[in-house]
Amino acid sequence: MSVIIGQQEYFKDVKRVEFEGRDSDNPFSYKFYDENKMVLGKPMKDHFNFAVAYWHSFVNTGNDPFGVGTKSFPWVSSSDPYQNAYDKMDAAFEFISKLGINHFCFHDFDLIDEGDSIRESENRLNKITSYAKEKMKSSDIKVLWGTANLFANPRYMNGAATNPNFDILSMAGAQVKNALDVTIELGGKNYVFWGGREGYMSLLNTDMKRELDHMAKFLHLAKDYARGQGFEGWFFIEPKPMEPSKHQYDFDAATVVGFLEHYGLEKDFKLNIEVNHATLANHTFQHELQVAANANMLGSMDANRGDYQNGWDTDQFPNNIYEIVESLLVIIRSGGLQGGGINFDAKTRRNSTDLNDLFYSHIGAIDLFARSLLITEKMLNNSEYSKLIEERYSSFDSGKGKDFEDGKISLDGLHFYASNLKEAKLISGKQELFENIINRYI
Ligand code: XUL
Ligand code: CO
Repeated sequence: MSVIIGQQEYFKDVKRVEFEGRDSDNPFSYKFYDENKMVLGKPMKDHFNFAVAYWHSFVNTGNDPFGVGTKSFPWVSSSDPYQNAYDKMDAAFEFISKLGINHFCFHDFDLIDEGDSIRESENRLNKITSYAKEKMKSSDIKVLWGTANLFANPRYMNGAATNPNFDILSMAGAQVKNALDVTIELGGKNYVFWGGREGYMSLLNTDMKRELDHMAKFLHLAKDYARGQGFEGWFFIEPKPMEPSKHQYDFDAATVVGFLEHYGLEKDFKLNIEVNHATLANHTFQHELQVAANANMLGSMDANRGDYQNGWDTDQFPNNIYEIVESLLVIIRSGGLQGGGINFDAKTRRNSTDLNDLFYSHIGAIDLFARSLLITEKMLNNSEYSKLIEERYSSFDSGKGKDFEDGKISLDGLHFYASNLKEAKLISGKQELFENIINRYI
């Protein structure tokens, strides 16, 4: 893929990031990500569909509750929202093409600042959508997913689809319609709903059942509209247990699977699992992936990591080989991500203020996934890993165990069988042996 430079070149220190192998000391090279290398039956890049998150990399300048932003992005230099949006998009396409990956994800008002009215916002979105279409024509860069920001505007302080005020719900609907239109116009592969402020702070003032019914109705309307416009991609729900609401309705994967099935949304919706959201819910990332996979709803992932000491969403770039190998094992053993990919919903730290930090962070994360995939391949192809798991369950492969799985044994049958056992043999779970297999291939 060629590098796409707009009106000006923003990342002058970097050309195209190429695979140079692990002995290279060039920080702007991949040590493990060799996009066309065949791994487990397909080119590496097709396992991942890597995406850059527009909001973290090109919009947020690092503000936190204690201070303003620290990053002076050269593409935010004009007082004209249109010019800023074009410059930002030039920077995004330059960055993504230099990384040599193929996707981005966006919220509506990451692309261009929100206007003072729905009409004005629509005009703005139309213009930036045309601009994006032009840029996409001459590149291999695609939209992995689009979404609407239904949480930043003060009107959404009590939620969007779950707001107790219908006027606000209708404005959220208008915004989702427009965000769907942009996503469809740009050939977006999927559309995401992260709950934003869909949740509550106090049950005292909340009719939870009514709010959940509203949320389901709202999602049905969005899905019906998009299908009517010919959208064939998946809708994803992104679970998160807390922040910004004390209690978010899309708490974790199991909650969302139950919600989708309860409200008849399970045919069109899958899950977008985020690492830091999983750990905030007191789960591991791999657990959340597995829950989604069990329901045939493993759609996509937001890759990042949390922090051992902090109880909030730090959205750091991923760097944990063990966590990612275990996650890839889940993904590959369950047949891959359905429709989605790996979106780096991660931000460089507030004191990482060089433009090059955007490259270091993404290169490191891409290499982490590539390296973890190579380890996963070896574990599955060369090691005793799969056999060890199969052996753990082998008592269900024949005899009465198989009868149980086939529904051919009653509770009385279990009683009869057990009565003839003196005691069941203790069989080790061998956790440490399993863990050693990962180390062996790093
Ligand atoms: C918030 C979060 C969002 C969603 C998109 O924690 O992860 O960025 O991914 O709205
Ligand atoms: Co996310």
